Amino acid sequence: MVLVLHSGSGNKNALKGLIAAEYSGVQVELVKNFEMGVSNKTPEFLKMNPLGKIPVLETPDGPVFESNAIARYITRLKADNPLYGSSLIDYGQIEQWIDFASTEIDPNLARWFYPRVGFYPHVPQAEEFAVASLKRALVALNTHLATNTYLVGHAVTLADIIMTCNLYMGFVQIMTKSFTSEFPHVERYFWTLVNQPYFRKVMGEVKQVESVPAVQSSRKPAQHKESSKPKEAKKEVKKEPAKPKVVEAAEEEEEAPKPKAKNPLDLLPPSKMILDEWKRLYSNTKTNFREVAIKGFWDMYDPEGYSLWFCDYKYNDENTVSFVTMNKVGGFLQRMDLARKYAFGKMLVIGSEPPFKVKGLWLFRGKEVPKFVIDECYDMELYEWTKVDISDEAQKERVNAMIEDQEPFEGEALLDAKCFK
Ligand SMILES: N[C@@H](CCC(=O)N[C@@H](CS)C(=O)NCC(=O)O)C(=O)O
Repeated sequence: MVLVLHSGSGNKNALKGLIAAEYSGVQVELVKNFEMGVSNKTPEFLKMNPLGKIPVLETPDGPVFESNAIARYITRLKADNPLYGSSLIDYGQIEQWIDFASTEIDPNLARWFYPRVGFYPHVPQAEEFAVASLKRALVALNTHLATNTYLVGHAVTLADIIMTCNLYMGFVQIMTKSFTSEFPHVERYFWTLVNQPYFRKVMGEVKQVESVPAVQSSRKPAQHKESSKPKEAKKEVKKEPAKPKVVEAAEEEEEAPKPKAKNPLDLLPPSKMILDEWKRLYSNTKTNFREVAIKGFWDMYDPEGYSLWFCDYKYNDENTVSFVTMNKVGGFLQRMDLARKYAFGKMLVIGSEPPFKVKGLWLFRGKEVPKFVIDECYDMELYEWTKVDISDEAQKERVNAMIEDQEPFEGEALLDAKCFK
């Protein structure tokens, strides 16, 4: 059975149901040829939702409107759905965070964003109040996420889906990096969630807005942002996974596809070091690691074509919970996926009790940390980066110890060692 969801593609409220459907194995399709302002004002549509608002889900037993209700309905189609946790208290807290997202986050974002793009009159004091209320909510959320990977329990629940869809509107429309960096755990949470496979399949690649939209001088409301959302993300999934389209708030027209620019690292002079060969050697060496892999590494290493970097997490005192720390590093490595052709990395979580230290070693193509990595992977700025001086034997030995996951490392046990290859 395929349920039909009435909405344009990329509507943040429709995303909730679509993501819940992916997690629940329920088939939901967007209605064909939906036109905002036309399709949702027909007599047939108004019979389904008298307000003429989207989204609306058509079910064999009748329509459901209100996006949270739709997401709950879809979730309940699967018996004992883990999206609803596994106990009554899980359920209570999932509902708590759904309400929090819907009453503390979403409306304050809307009161900040919509007046700026001309949907409502812009009143500076009202904006100030909305931003202050939003920050108050984000402080609370940030505190909760300092010691929790997900909102409830140890896996994604419906609360995470609804919270992330509400935060999504903020991250792509109005909350710039300088705003969200006050809430590092919320940032980490958001980027971890939107990069989970089912989220990514529905949302496409998510990009944070670069500037707060200027207050529109015209009284004419800006085109509603069906266009500011990942258009056709759902459809695109079938052709090719995760092709993002997040467009600036006021931007209406699709740009013609530009030829894909070459990565500047592809234009560097050829290097004698073949990264894949090193990765293969690393993976295939099971014994005599020092003699084979480490020696092989230095035989291959080309300081003209590559550089080595130590990284040191700047906020180690936050690393008070082992699994949260390990997940944080896991999320970083997932986000580094974009650099797979140009990088190799080792990340160590160090210590036998909290706070844990996170330190790493990275090999990058080129003599600097690649700019596209700094621009695209927000974790980079959470670390201090120091170029390895390979003329210094002590630093070289530290590289070896990191590649090898040597234990103890700098006198301490390793809680975890992850490799990016
Ligand atoms: N609380 C509703 C909000 C629905 C809503 O505001 N939908 C907007 C699009 S995001 C809409 O359909 N607006 C058209 C209108 O107001 O006529 C939900 O979560 O579904």
